[in-house]
Amino acid sequence: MKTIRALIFDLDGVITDTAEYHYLAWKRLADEEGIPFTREDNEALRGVSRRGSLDRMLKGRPIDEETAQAWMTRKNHYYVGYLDKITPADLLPGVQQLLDEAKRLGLLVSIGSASKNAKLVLNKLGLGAAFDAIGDGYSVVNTKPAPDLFIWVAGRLDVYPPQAIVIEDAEAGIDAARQGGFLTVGIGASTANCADIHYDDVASIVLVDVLNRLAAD
Ligand code: B16
Ligand code: MG
Repeated sequence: MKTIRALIFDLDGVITDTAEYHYLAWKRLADEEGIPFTREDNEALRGVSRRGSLDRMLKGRPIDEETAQAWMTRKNHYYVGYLDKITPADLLPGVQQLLDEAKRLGLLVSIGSASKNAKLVLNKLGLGAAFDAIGDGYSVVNTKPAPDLFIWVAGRLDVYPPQAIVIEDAEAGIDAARQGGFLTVGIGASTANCADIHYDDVASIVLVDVLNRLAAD
C-alpha cells in the first residue's frame, strides 16, 4: 500500500478554463500577422509553454528571435486583458468540493501550471491562499512535457513523486508527470489513454476512489 500525501493540480483546464482566452489571444495575433489558426490548432497548445505555443502556431514559418519575443509580449497583453473577466464563478464545477475534500483527508494541495500568469489567475478566482505550493511558468526552465515543474512542486511540499497525484487535462502534462514518477489523473478527451485514472471532468472525480485505486497499485 502506497502513502499518498499530496495533490498537484494543473491550472488551465482543471481549476478553470482559460483555454478559450489563450485561443482568442493567439487568434488575434495570428489574424494580425496573416497566419491561419483555428480552434483545433489551439487544442494542441494545451499545457504547452508560451514559446512552445508560438512555435506550434507558426508551423515551421521562420521568425527571428526579436520578432518572436515581440509577438509573445503582444499575445500575452491580449491574454491578460481577457483575464480581467475572471471571477470566483469561473472555478470549474467540482473544484472547490475537491479541494475541501483533499484538505479534510489531510492531503497537501498545490498547483503545477506552465503559465506565467498562474498566480494572477488564482487571485482572480479567489484561490490566492488556497494552496500549499504554487509552481508556475517562472519556477523552472524546462516546463511540460519535461517533469521539472512537478518535481519542483514536490520539493516545495517535501514529498516524493510517487506520493503525489498530478491532475491534468493535457497529454503534455500527463507525460511530464509520468516521466517524473508521479501518479496521474487525466481529465477530458486529451488524456483518455495516457493517465492512470481518467474522468470526463473534475466534477466526476471521487477522491476516496482515486486514493484507494492508486495507493493499491
Ligand atoms: P502563459 P496550464 C498552460 O497552462 C496553458 O494550458 C497553455 O495553453 C499556455 O500556453 C501555458 O500555460 C503558458 O501560459 O502564456 O500564461 O505563460 O495548463 O499548464 O495550467
Ligand atoms: Mg492544462
